[in-house]
Amino acid sequence: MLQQKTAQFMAAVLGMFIIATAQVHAQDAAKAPKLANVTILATGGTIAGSGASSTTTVGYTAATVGVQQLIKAVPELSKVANVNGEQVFQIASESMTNDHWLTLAKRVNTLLAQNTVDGIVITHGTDTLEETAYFLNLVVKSRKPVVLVGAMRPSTALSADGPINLYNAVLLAADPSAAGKGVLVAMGDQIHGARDVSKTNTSTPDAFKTTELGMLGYIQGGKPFFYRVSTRKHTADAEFDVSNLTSLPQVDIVYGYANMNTVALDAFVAAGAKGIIHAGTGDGSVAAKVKPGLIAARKGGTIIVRASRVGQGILARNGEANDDELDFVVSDTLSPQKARILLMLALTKTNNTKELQRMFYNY
Ligand code: DAS
Repeated sequence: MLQQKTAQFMAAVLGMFIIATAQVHAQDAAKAPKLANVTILATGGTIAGSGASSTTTVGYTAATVGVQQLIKAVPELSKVANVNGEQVFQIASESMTNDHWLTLAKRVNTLLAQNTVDGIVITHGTDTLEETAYFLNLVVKSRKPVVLVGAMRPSTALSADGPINLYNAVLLAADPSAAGKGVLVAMGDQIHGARDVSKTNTSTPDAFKTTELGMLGYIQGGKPFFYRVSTRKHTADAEFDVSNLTSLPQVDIVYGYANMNTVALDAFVAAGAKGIIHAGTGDGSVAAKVKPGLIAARKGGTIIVRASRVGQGILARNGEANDDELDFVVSDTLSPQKARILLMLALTKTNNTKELQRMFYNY
C-alpha cells in the first residue's frame, strides 16, 4: 500500500516537472528572436567550385556543387536565418548573359513580393559578380536586402573563403539594417555597394574593393556595421522595369589603347548595336583615327557613351570631346562594363540623349 502511494507521489512530481520544463521551453521560444526567412539563389561560380586537391586555388572547375550542398556545408546558417535554396542556374559567371540576368531579376522580384521572404542571397561567380549586382541594383523592385556573394577559392581548397562569405551574406540579408541600401556585395568580411564595387585582382581573396568611393561597412562577430550609403538611386526608387522584357538592347564596348582603329567599332555597329561604350584612355579620350567612326555611328542612330579604361574618377562632359556638339553621353564614374548595363536599361525607356545623360547622373 505504502509503495503504491509512493509510486503515485513520484509520478505526480515527475509530471509536474515535465509540465514546468515544457512551460520554460515555451517561454524561451517565445522570447527567442524570430529568424528572418532568407532564400539563397545559386548561379554557380567558384563558391560552387571544386579542385583536384586542397591546394588547388587556380585551375579548378567552377559551378559543380549544388545549392543544397552549399547550405549543408555551413550548418551555422540555421542560427542566423531560416534558409531555403534554389538552383537558378549553374554556370561560371564569365558566361553570364542578358537572358540569365532577366531570369534572375524576375525570380528575385517574384520572391521579394512574398511576405514570407525577408531577404535574398545570390551565390555567383566572381568574374561578373559586380555586373549582376549592378544590374539588379537597377531592376529589383523592393527595399528588402539582396546580397551577392562569391568565393576566390573553390570549396575544396585549404582556407576556402566560400563558407564564411556565405555565412556573412546570409546574416547580412537577414539583418534589418541592410534594407533600403541597394543591392549589396558581401566578400571578405566587407560590405560593398553594387554601383561602385569591382573585382580588382585575378585570384587573391581580397579581390573585391570599392577603391576611391569607399565600401559601405564591415561584418564582424556575426553582425553587419554600416558606415556609409550610396547617394545614387537604386532598387525601389529606380525607373527601370524588366517584368515584361524578354531581351535587352545590344550594347557593346570598344577598348581604347595606343594605335587603336575602328575595326571593332564598325563591326559592332554593323551587327546592330544600339549603343557603344567607348572605354577611352585617360578622361575618356578619343583617338583622332577613331573619332570619325564614333561620329558616323552617332549619325546612324547608335548612342555613344564616353567612358574610361582608367577605373576611377569622373568622366568630364565636354572635356576630351565636345559632347554637346557630337551628341555623346558621358559615363560619370561608372566603369565601362557598368555603363553598358545602365545604357541597356536606359534604352528600354528612351534614346533621347539628354534623358540618357540624366540617368547617368542619377544612377
Ligand atoms: N570563373 C569564375 C566565375 O565563375 C570563377 C569564380 O571566381 O567565381 O566567375
